[in-house]
Amino acid sequence: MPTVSFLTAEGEFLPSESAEEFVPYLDRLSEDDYRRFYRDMAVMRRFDTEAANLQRQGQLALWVPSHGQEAAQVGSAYAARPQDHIFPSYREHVVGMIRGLDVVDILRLLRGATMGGWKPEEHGNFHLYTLVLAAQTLHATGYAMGMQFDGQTATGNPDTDEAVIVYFGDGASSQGDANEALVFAASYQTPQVFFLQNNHWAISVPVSRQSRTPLYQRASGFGIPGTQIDGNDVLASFAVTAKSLDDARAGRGPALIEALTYRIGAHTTADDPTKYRDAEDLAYWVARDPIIRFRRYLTDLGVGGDFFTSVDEEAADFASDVRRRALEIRGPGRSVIFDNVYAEPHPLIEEQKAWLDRYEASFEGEEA
Ligand SMILES: Cc1ncc(C[n+]2csc(CCOP(=O)(O)OP(=O)(O)O)c2C)c(N)n1
Ligand SMILES: [Mg+2]
Repeated sequence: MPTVSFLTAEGEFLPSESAEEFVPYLDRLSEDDYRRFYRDMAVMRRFDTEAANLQRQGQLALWVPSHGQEAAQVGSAYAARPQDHIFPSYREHVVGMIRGLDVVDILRLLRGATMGGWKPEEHGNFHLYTLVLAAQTLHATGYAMGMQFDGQTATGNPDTDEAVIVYFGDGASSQGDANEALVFAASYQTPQVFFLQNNHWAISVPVSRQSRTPLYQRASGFGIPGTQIDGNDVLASFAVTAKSLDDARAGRGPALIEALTYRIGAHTTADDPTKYRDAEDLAYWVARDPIIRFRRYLTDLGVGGDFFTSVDEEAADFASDVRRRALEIRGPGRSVIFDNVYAEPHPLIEEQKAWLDRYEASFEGEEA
């Protein structure tokens, strides 16, 4: 099946033949939604730059850029309903933002001030970042099985029926965990979408080394539908994910979406991609930038220049607010290592905490 796309690289609305069955899903979107898609992509791009700068200035231990992947992430995130559960990898910053997470909480993690992150139930069911590649695919499948066992899905009410969407990368798709998660999802027909962002690289390993077949074709081996989309087309990402999540909620089982995109930046601030990839390859993808493409489309629809100027201003304000608050992040204090060991107070933990306080106090008055 050829790649599903609605917009050409130039931003012209020209759906591929494979996109036809997904066209009705675009009826759910108003012009306000289109503006929101653009705004979120542009604000995230600016945030990404700010976070990378903070890392270079020694204020974060590491940064994981999402530059280039904004359309794949924004479209799929808006396709989820409030009751759905999202299991991210570690690069889905804008998905978290859309679900109501304060992005400074992500920086808190990368500044080493928290050992976990946030409570998913307080942030739109956006679960924790997972650095152990593909582990989240198993968490997601287990969670989706739980929804089935608890009768929280496939009751026929799309306003309350729940589904799961899990994000993972081309590299992670080679892990045993991802394959086990797909086997269980297919066996139990879980209400679940596997959203694979193929950004063409797993650090310095190209996707061509990871698989002899296009990744979406692997789905048929598990017995679930697989669809490849132009991941730099926010409309394709929205429409295909909306259909797959609807099917999942209605009890029609799991699906795999392969979003073809590109990691424009480094894997993280810890590597230098010029050492392992060609400038031409990068230029090819820069010309397919998801934000520029959508801006052209909106301009053709009649959205005026003031809108884009106001988004740029908002993005700049957003970034400076993030910078200010990031610099205020402090460590959690030593007592936190005891706080979540048990749900209830425990005498042994109290004893250890008191010992550590006495030990630390024994240094008071000493020269540093
Ligand atoms: C189990 C495991 N093995 C290796 C690593 C080291 N590692 C971190 S990211 C990465 C590449 C992941 O590539 P991909 O899944 O394509 O995601 P992307 O970073 O491109 O978004 C590797 C090998 C890890 N975090 N976990
Ligand atoms: Mg990758």
